[in-house]
Amino acid sequence: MPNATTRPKRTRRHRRAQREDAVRNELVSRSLESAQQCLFSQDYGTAFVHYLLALNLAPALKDFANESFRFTLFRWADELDSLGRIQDLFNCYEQAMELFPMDEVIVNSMGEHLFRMGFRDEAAGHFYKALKLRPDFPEAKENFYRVANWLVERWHFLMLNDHGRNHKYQLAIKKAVEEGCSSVLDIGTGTGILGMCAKMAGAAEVYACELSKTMYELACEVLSANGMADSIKIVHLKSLDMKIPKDIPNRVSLVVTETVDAGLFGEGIIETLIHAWKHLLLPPPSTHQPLSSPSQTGRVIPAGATVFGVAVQCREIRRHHRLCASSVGGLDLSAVGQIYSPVSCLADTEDSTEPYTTERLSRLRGGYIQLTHPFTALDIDFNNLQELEGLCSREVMQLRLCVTQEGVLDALAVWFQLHLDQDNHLSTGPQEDTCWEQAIYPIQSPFNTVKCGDEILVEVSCKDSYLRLCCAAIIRDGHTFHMDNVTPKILTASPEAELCSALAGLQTSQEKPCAFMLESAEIALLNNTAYHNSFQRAMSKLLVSLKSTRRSDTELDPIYVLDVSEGFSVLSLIAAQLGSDSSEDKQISPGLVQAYSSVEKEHHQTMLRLLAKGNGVLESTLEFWLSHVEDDSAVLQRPATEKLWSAIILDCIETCGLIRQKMLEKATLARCLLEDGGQIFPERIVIHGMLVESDTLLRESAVQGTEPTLGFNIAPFINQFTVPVHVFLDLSTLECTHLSEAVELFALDLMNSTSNYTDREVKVRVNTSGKVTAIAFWYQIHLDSEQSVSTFSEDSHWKQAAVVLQQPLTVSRGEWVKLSIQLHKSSISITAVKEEGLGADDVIREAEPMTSDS
Ligand code: 44T
Repeated sequence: MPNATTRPKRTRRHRRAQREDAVRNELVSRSLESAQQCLFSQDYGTAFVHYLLALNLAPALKDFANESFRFTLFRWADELDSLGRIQDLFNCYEQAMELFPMDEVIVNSMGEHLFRMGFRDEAAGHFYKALKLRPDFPEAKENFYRVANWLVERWHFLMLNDHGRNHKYQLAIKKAVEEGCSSVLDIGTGTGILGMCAKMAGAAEVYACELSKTMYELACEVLSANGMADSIKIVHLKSLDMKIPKDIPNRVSLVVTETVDAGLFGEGIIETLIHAWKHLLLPPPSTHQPLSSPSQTGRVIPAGATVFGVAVQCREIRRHHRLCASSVGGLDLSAVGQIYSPVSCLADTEDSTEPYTTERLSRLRGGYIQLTHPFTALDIDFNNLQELEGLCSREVMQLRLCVTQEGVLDALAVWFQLHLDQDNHLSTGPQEDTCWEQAIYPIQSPFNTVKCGDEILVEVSCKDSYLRLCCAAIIRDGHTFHMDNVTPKILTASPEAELCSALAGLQTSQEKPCAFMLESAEIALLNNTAYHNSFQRAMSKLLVSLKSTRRSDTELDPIYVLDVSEGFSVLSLIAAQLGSDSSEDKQISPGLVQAYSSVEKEHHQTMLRLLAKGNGVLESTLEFWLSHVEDDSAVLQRPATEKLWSAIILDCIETCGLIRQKMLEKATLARCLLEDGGQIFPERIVIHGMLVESDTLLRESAVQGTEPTLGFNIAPFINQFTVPVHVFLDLSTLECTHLSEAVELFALDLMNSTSNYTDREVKVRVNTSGKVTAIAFWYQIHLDSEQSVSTFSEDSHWKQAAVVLQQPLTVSRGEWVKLSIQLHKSSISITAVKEEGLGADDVIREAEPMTSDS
């Protein structure tokens, strides 16, 4: 029998609990009600607070209120974003994620905010997490694929797949350890492979450091999977921040590192090694006691390097770094003066810019021609601290190269040999079968043709941890022609741009013109005459047709053209010029066109103004506008709202070969804002594709088993960062076999949404037996029904892309492959299956083979 005295107590407690419940329920329901009211009146901030309160008090309601909560959060976050209240925005997301830790939509959305604010690593981490929560979540997938490169750069795959390189490092490490180097530090360990080699070779103590958080975490997973988590100590630090005894107990006898880039020093190896010799390594063997024990002295793998170079002619490099076209789309480009790419060794460019770009010479479209014999630019001993320290204070070294082949001096190309030890060397040369690219130092001087017998004066120096090569002069018949004697003021962004725009107003023909800096992709765009000329023809046709259909009362109204291209674009100016006095097209009357450009950067605007002036286009007919507005819908609104746009120019394809994000949304918006008879440029985009077999693509996309990685289990970990779509490809030089003709995969009609499809099946006939590893794709951009350009043409500034299949598909000639293509927003995914025994009543549409020019 229960104790009678306890009863009333329990009842009191029970009643109190009941009362509390009632109060809580009341509070919850009132909060939910208020939240809804606030939502209704679009007071998202207050609605958010009410939801937070309600759901924290009544977690059971989370499922029920999830949708409205998300909606409120996203609206409120947008508002905070536009108010610049970034800290508040992130606080809201933190609270939301505490409440809904498994909500992939919230996690993904937080990633999008982070990304927009430039926190790319953090953003990528959120997309990755969202995808882990729901692997088939399309938004997170698209976002993750776009940023995976920031987390794990693609060259990690190449390096790990390069068995030759891994094996040579393994041999050198083994030898050093066997000779007595018993404590090892792997600087920039990546996935941990060199550290594991040291451990396997028998080193007593192995340490590793890695500055990238993702790579550090990956290395931890790899070490565990290979049973070395306890025997290799890894720290998430830059080596320069490592301290003894905090991070490693004592100085080590061997440092192994491959912190080198295509230009050798760009990853900071000089600074890294100077620091290592001073703080982390045992002293080197002294010259007095050369036989001192290797366990008591320090050494570095690689022991040193030799840098080589060669002068080259290469059209592909030229068109990315120098203005080659004198006019495009009817515009005379001479008015802008000189244009420079940011990759430059010029004396007065900012020191922070990289002095080189990187390319695989063997994969450059159109090839390249050597104008000199290869030369040795530098020799460096990584085991000599004095030499390392002296490198940057060394005087500029001058070399004279004999020209052996007449041509255009477009670049100096550089590669190196890494001397791991006395017996093992790695070369990054253009002829080698390696994963390495070469460093390219473009020559931007306008004086650049060389003849046999000329000498090129090259200056080699090392500054700000970059190896710098510069063509100082050409020596011909005893005369020296200096290359940098007229370096104009190069304009990149404000405030100089303001100065120049003032200057532009005053400029007379005697004044020295300004020089402008454009990204290399923008220079290539400007050099793409076919594209601009096609646009000019299509635009001209539209103007003529609009003019002829206008009623007499609107005849004198201008035709409004809007260019919403991202980055630099002269298309609006081409339109404005068609309607100006200077237009050669006499069917179009002067003042007919009022063009709007959404070019944002000041130096871009200055360039357009100069071009307008130089081409007789009235300044008032080209306006820059709404550059500060982020929201797409606002960008597309016409200033005079009662009028509609006659033409809207969309820049649909990114240089990398992908459809621009939000392109379809922009087209939808553009259609709403277009006048009758108006046009969107381009009006249609057709995606073309081809079955290819390419080991190179496979090696760039995922680590292929354990054989290349010396038997270590690395692939499953790093391959989590594999992305199916490869970008920035040059299909004309990619090592691959074409297994089919090019076929039409997909068409996007920007003028008419109803004919777009987001899922499609296409049947492709195999014409060469092999293994389908990827579907390469590119675009035919139809400006109108007559004018089109291909992103796979010789002058294209766009690169191509490819979807790498998860499993290669072995096919024989004559067989059919069924491709399922999906376009989600702007991201494309493709799967392929073999089409066995195709029946007569099969409904699959057969793809039309295309003509060779597409
Ligand atoms: N890529 C070459 C450059 N690190 C290799 O975080 C060749 C590019 C390349 N960690 C195509 C082909 C190729 N302390 O994970 C990185 C980096 C890390 C450090 C700690 C330091 N002082 C550093 C410095 C760098 O080291 C790892 C390797 S850097 C190698 C760069 C395949 N495109």
